[in-house]
Amino acid sequence: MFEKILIASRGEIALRIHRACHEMGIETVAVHSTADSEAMHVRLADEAVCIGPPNPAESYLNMPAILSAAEITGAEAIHPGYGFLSENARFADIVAEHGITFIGPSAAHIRLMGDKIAAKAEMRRLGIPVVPGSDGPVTNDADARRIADDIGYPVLVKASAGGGGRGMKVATSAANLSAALSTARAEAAASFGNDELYIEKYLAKPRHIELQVLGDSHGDAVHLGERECSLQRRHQKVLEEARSPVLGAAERKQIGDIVVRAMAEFGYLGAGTIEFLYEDGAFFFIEMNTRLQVEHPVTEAITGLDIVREQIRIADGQPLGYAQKDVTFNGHAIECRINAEDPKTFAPSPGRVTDYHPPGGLGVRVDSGLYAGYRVPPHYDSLIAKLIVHGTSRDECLMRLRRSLEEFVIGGIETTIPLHQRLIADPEFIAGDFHVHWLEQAMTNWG
Ligand code: MV4
Repeated sequence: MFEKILIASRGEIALRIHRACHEMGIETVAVHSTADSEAMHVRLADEAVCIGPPNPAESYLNMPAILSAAEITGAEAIHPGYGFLSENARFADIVAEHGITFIGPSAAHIRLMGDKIAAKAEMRRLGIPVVPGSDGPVTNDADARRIADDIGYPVLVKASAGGGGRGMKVATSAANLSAALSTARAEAAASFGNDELYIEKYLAKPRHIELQVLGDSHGDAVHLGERECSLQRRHQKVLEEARSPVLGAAERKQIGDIVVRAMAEFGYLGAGTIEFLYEDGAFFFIEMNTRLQVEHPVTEAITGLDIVREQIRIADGQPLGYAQKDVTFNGHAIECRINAEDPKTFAPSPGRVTDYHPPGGLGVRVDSGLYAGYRVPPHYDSLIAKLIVHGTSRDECLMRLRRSLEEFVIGGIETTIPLHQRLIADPEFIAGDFHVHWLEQAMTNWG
């Protein structure tokens, strides 16, 4: 097993990775920007190396600085967390070239899944259901017209280098298809330096349901069930739960079996997430994330597995050591993402945290690097804490969330705690009756 791991990330996830390492008897190296010298992930790490100024391009994305930090400290592996370099295939390649283990899948698999057209083609080949659409890039209006006529309007034009909702355009009829294509192509060229596009049938009110998978270097794979991630605002998840309130046992088993077979054949290494749109009882693959995700704790709560420990064990070459039948699901879990933002306008609210009192008690987990006196820097993502509750049922989780949000004190800055309090009081949310556009619509009704 590794004796020392460098954590190439910041904030709550750097802390999360540090905790898994220390439970395993592994020393940690934190890297940080000058804006994060006082951060909890830096304070707790066994060693810390400052790698640059606040601007992420010069610090958390600075490959030479991170590799130098690994070499100077003798770290044998690098965990990239999420964001930053976590899905950068070139970084995974360069880490390996330096004789250091990248804690994640192969660079080839990261590269393949970053190309949304190639990812879809591969998943289709592996037997995973995909959204009907072009089976490759769309290069001209005439081809687009034929494909759209074939699958039926509305259609969605997406960028092959996109993902996460960037650069998508809906065409409701042949009359606005070519405009959608040219707008999407120009935006894709400008945003990604790659203007390749593809077309899909537009699903009007889908849910976002994703499956957590693990694959080892011995050819075995398991899934850890699904997460319901439909509650989003501007393509940012707000609240996630495991499992989805709408799936039945038979369809759950069907999609799980398909995904596990596919991942074993694919030879996927480490933790990954297969994202689906779910509408009218059917799953449609959209993208695969080749990293640890923000919402992984809800899966940990219901399976009892430490996903970061599993990532480290797998990267060390160890077998999973359990089969699908050994993965059991216990109760329900919900995560609220708490951001340093105005809960009404969503304007960022960095600054000094004057008071900090996280909730506790049965079934409550808080992943956060906050402490009283900490200054939330203005340079990074506004996620400052994740509140995760676990209970025997969804109703029990809602009860527990209500009292935990009430107990949570974060003074000195604005946070999205009031948004969560409003959300969990909404009758449609309570009934599990929502889709990916529901939250933005509901918020306009709340006023
Ligand atoms: C779609 C879709 C409807 N139909 N694809 C947005 C993020 C990206 N990962 C995929 N997205 C969507 N793809 C088809 N064919 C609707 C969305 C979408 C969405 C998906 C998941 C979660 C939130 C969303 C919000 C708006 C649109």
